[in-house]
Amino acid sequence: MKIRDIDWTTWQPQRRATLLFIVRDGQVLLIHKKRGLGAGKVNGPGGHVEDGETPLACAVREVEEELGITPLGVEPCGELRFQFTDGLALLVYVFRADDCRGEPRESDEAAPLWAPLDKVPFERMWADDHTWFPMMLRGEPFDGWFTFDGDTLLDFELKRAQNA
Ligand code: 6U4
Repeated sequence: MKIRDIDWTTWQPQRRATLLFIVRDGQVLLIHKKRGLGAGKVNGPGGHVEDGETPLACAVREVEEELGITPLGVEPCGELRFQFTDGLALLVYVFRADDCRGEPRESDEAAPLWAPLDKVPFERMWADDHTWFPMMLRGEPFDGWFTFDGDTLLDFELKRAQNA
């Protein structure tokens, strides 16, 4: 399934979710995800946006629930659209923060992991992450479109966001 096979003008996500990356002192805070979509992978903390919740409120809540800390200086930095071959259509709002209150601790959902910015473990992350992570770290707003078969990345397009 190629990006051009999909009519993105009418594409509607079934699910909306968030990812939030705290970048501080040359490191980024990641998690070992213990359950849910992507269990076993390394990712940023995040989860699905509840009814009536803004993406920003969701991103902050998920970090609080998964790691017991409050992210500070949170900024939106990108939107990722995922079409899976099994039909799942997922929109992910990506946020970046520059500090946090509290010390990250392990929960039922996640174990924290600070990674040096030059040693981000992309081989243990979703296959798309290495494509947009540099833009996230540079603070360059991005839009991404991805097709996946399970956790195999089939095709993608990534652009600097237009209205930023
Ligand atoms: P809750 O119950 O909301 O915590 P969770 O399983 O974490 O459930 P869900 O199922 O909506 O949330 O999954 C979305 C999560 O998975 C988000 O944090 C984004 C992440 N995710 C899914 N596909 C991804 C992909 N291709 N690349 C990536 N993160 C992805 O970096």
